[in-house]
Amino acid sequence: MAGGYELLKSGGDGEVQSPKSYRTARRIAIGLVACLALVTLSFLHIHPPLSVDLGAQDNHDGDSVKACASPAPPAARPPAPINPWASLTIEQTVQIQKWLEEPAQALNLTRGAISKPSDNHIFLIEAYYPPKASVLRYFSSLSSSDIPEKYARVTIHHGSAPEPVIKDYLVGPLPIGSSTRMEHLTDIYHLDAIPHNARGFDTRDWTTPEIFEKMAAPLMEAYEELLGGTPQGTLITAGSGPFSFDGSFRRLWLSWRRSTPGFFLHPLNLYQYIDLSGTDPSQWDQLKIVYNHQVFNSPEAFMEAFHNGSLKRVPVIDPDTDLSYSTRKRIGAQRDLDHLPGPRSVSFAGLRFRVDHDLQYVSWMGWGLYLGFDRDMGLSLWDINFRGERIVYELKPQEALAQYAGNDPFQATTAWLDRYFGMGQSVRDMLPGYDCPHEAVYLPATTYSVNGLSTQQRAICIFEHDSGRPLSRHLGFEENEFGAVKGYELVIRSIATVGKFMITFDYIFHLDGTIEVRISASGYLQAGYYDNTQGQYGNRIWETSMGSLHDHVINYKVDLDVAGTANSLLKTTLSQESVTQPWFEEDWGDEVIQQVVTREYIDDENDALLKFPTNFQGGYAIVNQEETNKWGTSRGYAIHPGYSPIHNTVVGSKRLMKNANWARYNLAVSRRKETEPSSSSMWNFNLPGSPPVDFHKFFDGENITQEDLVAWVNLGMHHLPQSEDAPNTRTNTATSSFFLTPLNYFDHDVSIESTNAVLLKNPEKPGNPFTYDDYGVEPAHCLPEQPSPFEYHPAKMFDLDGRPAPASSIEDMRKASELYHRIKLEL
Ligand SMILES: [Cu+2]
Repeated sequence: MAGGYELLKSGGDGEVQSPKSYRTARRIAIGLVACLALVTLSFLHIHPPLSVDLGAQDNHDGDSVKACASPAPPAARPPAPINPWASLTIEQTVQIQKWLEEPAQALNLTRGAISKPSDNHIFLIEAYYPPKASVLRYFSSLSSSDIPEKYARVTIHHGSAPEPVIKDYLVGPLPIGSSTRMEHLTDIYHLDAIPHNARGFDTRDWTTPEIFEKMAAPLMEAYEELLGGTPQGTLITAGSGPFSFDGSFRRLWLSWRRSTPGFFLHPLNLYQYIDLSGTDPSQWDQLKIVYNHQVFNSPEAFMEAFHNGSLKRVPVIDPDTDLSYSTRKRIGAQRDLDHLPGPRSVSFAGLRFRVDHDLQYVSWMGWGLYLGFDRDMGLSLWDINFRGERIVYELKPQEALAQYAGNDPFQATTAWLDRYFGMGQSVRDMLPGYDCPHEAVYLPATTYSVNGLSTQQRAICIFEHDSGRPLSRHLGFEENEFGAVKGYELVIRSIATVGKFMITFDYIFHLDGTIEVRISASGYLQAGYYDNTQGQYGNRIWETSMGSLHDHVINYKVDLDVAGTANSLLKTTLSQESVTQPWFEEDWGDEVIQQVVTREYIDDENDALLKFPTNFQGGYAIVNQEETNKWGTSRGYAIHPGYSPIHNTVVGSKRLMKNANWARYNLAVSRRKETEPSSSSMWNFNLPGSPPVDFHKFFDGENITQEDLVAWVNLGMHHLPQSEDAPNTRTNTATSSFFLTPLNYFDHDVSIESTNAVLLKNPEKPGNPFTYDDYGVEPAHCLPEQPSPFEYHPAKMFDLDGRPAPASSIEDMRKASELYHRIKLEL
């Protein structure tokens, strides 16, 4: 129907519809909508399942309604037959593991699961991304001789070395063969070797018997009387971080909590500062105990005060106290009509996005991209093309900071960098129908840990949805003025839960060439112990619990390629001017105050550590000065702030001295280098004084005009928790986003290409309905498949020989998921 307009269905060729036939058509339309709604509601999953009313299968013409096409996505057509950023397969990983264990490599390795801190063991094996130049060469030739060589990154804890150390290696080329070599990977770090005291997160540290014997055993009597429980019973503890400043020590605060559902919201008032430095647990010790703001330098001194009556105590909560406020179990009266399932999105004409499950390639409405996934940060997007041009080479989260405040030793010293814990490793299957719509397509991800390999079948979900608002519209009366383009969006999502708090990573693709990068947070707070000295650090959320003030800042690497790789940083400023013009009227005076835009290119990298201007008067864009649109303007992509475009409030804290300098800005732009692949590393958390990646070192005065540039963009929120953060923070306000959006990149808005659009034409006679053109894309109608019953499975585990491992116990699943936010100390 393109190029013309279509009369309403019952109208004859070229005839204007009569009011009567219009009413009939309207009745049919309303009936159809009601029927669709009924069909939709009838097949939603409720208990017990509704029986299918076969009468609902008849449409108004009496014809039976056909079953909808399967919601499987059509096959994709990736630009190349490989994904250069694909994760290693289990077989490839096992092959590397075995090669590393060969005597020829002389690494003296102990298998991770049985190793001690004083052993050498492999911490991580995963794919190492190929150089950009080699990928672009291959993509332009598609010659198999240009396929980039595959390498693995291997992290080894050298616990048995005289000076224990952590090293990263490149192993390749892969597959393992006679040319495979192992080489110390140093050129991407600002440290030659990582101090062993800053080693990667390892749950086994918390099951070492010395922890119990040295830290807990001397205090048993006090736990029972002051906290109302024992470590073997109703108490658990949790560790803080960072552990170290420069790797010379490894110390952290333990905070005790009630072991109850939502234990994160049940802090007690006792803290122990413990020293876990070195590889010999017999040397570990506790350095301080703080109870109710009283400080003791040894367990003996604390226990003496406990016994001699000098300890100022806080009342113990009655053991029968109702603690259910911290559970997710529904409470309260059911709301009106809430016994009905809500609306469900159905692609009645079949899915409109393509997925290559094996290559992890996705395309939709002119967009095409590859997916990657790693242990540190999870999902990443690569080679994002739109309408045949690469827009972004790499879009990847880098680090997630959360810095707390309080007047207890735990909250005041907490500055998490969650990459340490492995945000990709913390991804678990999504809850179908809740985390993603019923018809979402899921992709798996596999990550390595010392305990084996773990595959999540639903690590990533992809779905198209109706945003519920038009992307553009206008009401007008000239020919071809009146109409709307539907606001469909493609969402690619993954959810990482690091211990207590979860982040939903969303990449939302729009029809106009915009990519929206959004995070949403939920989960439990890291609550503090509430007393009347805590007011300036948060809000009370329960009898003895408070939500502690903190900032979240999440950094992204955005390697935009705007009309090629030669790009510049454009700064736009909106300000005010006073001007006079000879033609200004005398009655208003000859001066006018108005807005004016100024544009400048930032040429020096050192000037590219950026904050958004006050009142967002201006902004930043990556443009190609040598490529213009039809109007002579340099083609660009703007980095447009969305929800909550914040940076870290705190500057100069010793716990974030140099390891997260990116968090000081809204964004920064540096010249792209293979030696600067990331703004952080998993070890940055515990090395704030001498981080392996010191972001400020990227900015060394280089010229950034018409170079390949990377924008490092922050999302986040100032989180002042309130009583409504219990039981869990809500994603509606705990959200942040930015947009990558065309800025004079095209000659016009390309979403006008969409045929999921309507164009109206004036009625020929007053009172007649408007006629319209829907470009032949009419609402589809069919009987959707019944949604699958809800089901949820634990991760599939494989041992380091690649064999399926026995199912994990709940306690093991908890350790892998809750990390040291819940340490169950047992003898
Ligand atoms: Cu928060």
